Amino acid sequence: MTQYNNLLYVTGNGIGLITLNRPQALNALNSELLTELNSLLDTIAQDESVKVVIVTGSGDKSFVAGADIAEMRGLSAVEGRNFGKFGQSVFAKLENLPQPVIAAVNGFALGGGCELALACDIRIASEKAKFGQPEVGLGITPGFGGTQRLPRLIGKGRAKELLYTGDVIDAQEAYRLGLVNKVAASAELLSVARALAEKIMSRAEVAVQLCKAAVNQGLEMDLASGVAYEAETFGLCFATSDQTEGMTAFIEKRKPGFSGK
Ligand code: CO8
Repeated sequence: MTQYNNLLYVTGNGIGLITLNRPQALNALNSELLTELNSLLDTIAQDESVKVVIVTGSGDKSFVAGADIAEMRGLSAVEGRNFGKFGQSVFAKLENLPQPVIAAVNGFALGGGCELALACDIRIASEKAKFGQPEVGLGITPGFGGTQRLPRLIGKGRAKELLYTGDVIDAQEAYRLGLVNKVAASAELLSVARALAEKIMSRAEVAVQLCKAAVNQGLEMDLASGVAYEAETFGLCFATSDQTEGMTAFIEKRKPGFSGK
C-alpha cells in the first residue's frame, strides 16, 4: 500500500476511508496533498473492491481549513490560475469517481474545504462542523469550484449570500440550507457515514454507479438529453445479473442477494 505524507487511506468491508492528514495546518490543501489525493483517486477508481468512499479530516477540529494560504500568498496570476486548475481537476476526479463518495465533515470546512465537500456526492456534518467560503476576505474568489457547485446545490441567492459575505455557518444552518444531508453527533460521525455506506452497498452496485453517472452527466444537459441518457443507463441495467436477481427476488417475496455483476 502506498504511503502518503498528507493522507491516510484504509480499506475494509467495501469502504475506502480517506483521511486528510495535515493537522499542523488544520488539513489545509497544499500542492503536495492535492498531488497525493490525485494519485490516490486514480488508484481507487481502478479498485473494484472499494464500493463506497468516505472522506474525512484528521483530528476533531478541522475537515479542511481551505487551500494553504501560506503557499498561495506569493503566487503570480499565472501560478494562481494553474493552482486553481489543478485543484479543480482533482475535485472533478473525485466528483466523477465511479463509486459514491460521502464527506464526513468533522470540523472546519472553509474555502477549499467546503469546495471539497461540495465535490462529494453526499455530505454528513458533525454537530461541530463549520462551513463557509471566506475567500472574499482574503482578496480572492473561490478557486476550486465553489462559485459553481455551491449555487447548483443550495440555489443562487443563498450561495451568493455566503460567497459575498464570507460568513461561516454552523452544521444546523448548513442542514437548513441543504448544504449537508444530515447532522450527526461528533462521536458518531464516522459510524453514521459507515451506516449510510453499508445501506448503499446493500443495493445493486452497477445500478448505484449508473445513478451517479446519470445525475452528474444529466445536470450538465438539458432535460431531454438528460432523460435520454437515463434511458441508456436504464437499458444497461438489463445486462446485469443484479437486475434479474432484484426483480426475481421481488416476485418470489424474498430479499435480493446482489452480486455486483
Ligand atoms: N492555510 C494554511 N495554514 C492554515 C490554514 C490555511 N487555510 N488554516 C489554518 N492554518 C494553520 C494556521 O496558520 C495555524 O498554523 P500555526 O500553528 O503554524 O500558526 C494552524 O493551522 C492552526 O490554525 P489557527 O491557529 O488559526 O486555529 P484557530 O482555531 O485559531 O482558527 C480557523 C481556525 C478559523 C479555521 C483559522 O485557522 C482560519 O481562519 N483559517 C483559514 C480559513 C480560510 O480562510 N480558508 C480559506 C482559504 S482560501 C481557499 O481555500 C481558496 C480555495 C481555492 C484556491 C484556488 C487557488 C488559486
